[in-house]
Amino acid sequence: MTNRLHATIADINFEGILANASGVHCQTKEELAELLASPYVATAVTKSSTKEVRTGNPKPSYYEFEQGSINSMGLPNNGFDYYLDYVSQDHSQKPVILSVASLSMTEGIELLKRVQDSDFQGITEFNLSCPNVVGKPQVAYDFETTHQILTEVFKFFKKPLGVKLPPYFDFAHFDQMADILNQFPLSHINSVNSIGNGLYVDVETEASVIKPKKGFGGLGGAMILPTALANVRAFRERLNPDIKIIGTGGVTSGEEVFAHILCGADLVSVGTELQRQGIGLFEKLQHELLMIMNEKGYQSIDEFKGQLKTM
Ligand code: RRO
Repeated sequence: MTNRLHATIADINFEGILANASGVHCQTKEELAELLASPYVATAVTKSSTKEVRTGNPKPSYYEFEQGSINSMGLPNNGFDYYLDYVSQDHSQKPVILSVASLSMTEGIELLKRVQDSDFQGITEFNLSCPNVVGKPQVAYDFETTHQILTEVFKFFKKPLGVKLPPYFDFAHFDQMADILNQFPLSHINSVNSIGNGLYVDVETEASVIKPKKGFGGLGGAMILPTALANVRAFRERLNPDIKIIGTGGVTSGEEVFAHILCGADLVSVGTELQRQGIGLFEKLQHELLMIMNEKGYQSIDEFKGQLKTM
C-alpha cells in the first residue's frame, strides 16, 4: 500500500504523502507525536517557531464557516528551542519538518544558523508568508527582500531547506518568484499559506468574527482550493525539478488530494479540515485517494503526478 503513495524531498523518503499544514495540530510535542503516530501521516510539520515563546494574538483568533476558515493566530509557539529539540529526537524513521518563522532578517538568519550547527539532519521550512503579525508584511510579497534573505541564508545553510510561500495571483509574480527561487538549492516550496487579510462578516451580528486586526485574517479551507492548485501548478511549471512541492490549501477529501498531485504536488498538507475533523481525517483522505486511483487504474502516484491536461 505505502509504495503506491510515496515521495522524496532532498533524498529523504516519505512513506505516504499526507501531512498537517503548519499551524494545525503541531504546537506541542504531544500534538506532533499524535500526528506521527498515524499510519496515514507521512510527516509532521511543526508550528512556525520564533526565537522567543509567543502567546499570539488576542482570542478569538480563529473562526470556521461553511466554505473555510479565517485566522489571525499571531504566531503562538513554544519557541525555537522547543521545536528544534523535538525534531532532533528519533521519530521511528518518519521525517519531521521544522518550520521557522522570519519576523526579521536577523532573527531568521540566527535561527537558521542554529539549525545548521545542530544535530538535526532533516528538512527545515522557512516561513516567508505569515500574514498575521501586526507591522510585519509577508516577506515573500517583497521580491527583493526574498532574494536578499535567501542569498544570506545559503551562504551558510547546507542542510535541506524549503520555503513556505503565500499565494500569488498574477503570472508576472509567478515568473518573478520562480526566477528567484531557481537561483537557490531549495529542497522544496510549500504552497500556499493562507490567503492573507480576508474579512469575514457576520450579517446577523453586523460584526467581524475574530478579534485581532479588526477582523482581518488569513483565509483557508475549501474556498481557497483553486488558488492553491493554481500556485502548485504555476510553480511546478517554472521551478527546477529538484525543488519539490508540498501542496497546501483547500483539501477536504481524497479528490482534492488527487488534484494537488495532478498539478504537481509531491506531498499534500491539510489545515482547516484537520482542525475541523481531527487526525482521523487522514485515514479517510488516503482511502478516498486510493479509491480514485483504483478507479482510474493508477498503481502509483508517479503515474499521474504533474500530468494535468489542458485544452
Ligand atoms: O500564526 C499565524 O497567525 C499564522 C501563520 Br505563522 C502563518 O504562516 N499562516 C497563518 O495563516 N497564520
